[in-house]
Amino acid sequence: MEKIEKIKQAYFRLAEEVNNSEQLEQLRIEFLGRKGRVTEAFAMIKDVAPDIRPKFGAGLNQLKKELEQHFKKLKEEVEGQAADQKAPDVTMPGRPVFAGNRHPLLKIADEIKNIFHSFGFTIEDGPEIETDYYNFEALNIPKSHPARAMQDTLYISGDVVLRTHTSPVQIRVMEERKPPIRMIAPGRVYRRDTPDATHSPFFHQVEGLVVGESVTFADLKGVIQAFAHRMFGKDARVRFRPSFFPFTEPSAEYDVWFNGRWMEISGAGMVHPNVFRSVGIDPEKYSGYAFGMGIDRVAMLKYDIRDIRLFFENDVRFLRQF
Ligand code: FA5
Repeated sequence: MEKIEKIKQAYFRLAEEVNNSEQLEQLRIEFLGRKGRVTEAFAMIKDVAPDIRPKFGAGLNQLKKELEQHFKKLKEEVEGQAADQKAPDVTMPGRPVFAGNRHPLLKIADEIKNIFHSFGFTIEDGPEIETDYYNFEALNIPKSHPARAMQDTLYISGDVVLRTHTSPVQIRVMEERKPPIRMIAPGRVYRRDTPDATHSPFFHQVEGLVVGESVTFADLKGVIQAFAHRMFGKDARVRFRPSFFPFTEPSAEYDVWFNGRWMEISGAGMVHPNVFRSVGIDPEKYSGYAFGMGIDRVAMLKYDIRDIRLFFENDVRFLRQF
């Protein structure tokens, strides 16, 4: 029994001094390990006189239990301390947090607005859910006209559509205001287009409309050229190609050259007399030009982005580059 008491005292003496995990492990090996002092004492049972053997055995079991319980607690304490030591050092300088920034398309839309605002254009707004009348009819695209097939439309119900372009805002503004008009209308538009590198089923356009008494195609070219220089710098070039839109005559498309490549940016033309008639503006007295520019395309060209879908996937690795 003295032996048992000695082991116990030795254990607690050493346990007092434990304050890290190595010392803890040493304590375990010395007393509770496979060759530890408690295990050794169990091996002694067979050498003990038979009459005190049961008492010795019971004492040893008791000792083992007591030491194991104590060891378990001690271990929790030591590990708790280690965790405390790993707690953050509040005196260290903080890591910068990425707070987010404006989406590249919104940045480009802002730039476009600023440029045209400085040219004296007003900035207008129109609904994304439109009626067939504003999206097509008033723009000289009657119901059965083949030009409807140019823009694959998402219908909400018979006469209600997700606008396929920003051109309906032209009609809404001309219905309310008499010339002179000089406006842009940026916003989102929708088409049943299959997504690819340069097409998305929803994208952004900025409509432009200028109506006055002697507005010419030369004015259109001059404004677009000036816009391209402001947006892309003096090296940017603009080329107009003949095209067709029911609401302009003559019609064109224009491309901008920047960073070593041409990109189709926009449709444009002189406002068709039928469009003026539908809003009660006299086509004999007034003339005007209009354009509908793809904002996403402008952003792709400016930032040299080769796939339009990157704008809409919301991958922060892409978005934080702007
Ligand atoms: C129109 O939408 C006409 N409303 C433009 C217009 C306005 C002509 C005023 C005359 C007067 P278009 O379908 O070509 O035209 O589209 C104009 C521009 O939108 C294109 O040049 C292109 O830059 C962009 N665009 C068209 N479809 C997509 C698409 N699926 N994804 C991304 N951009 C597109």
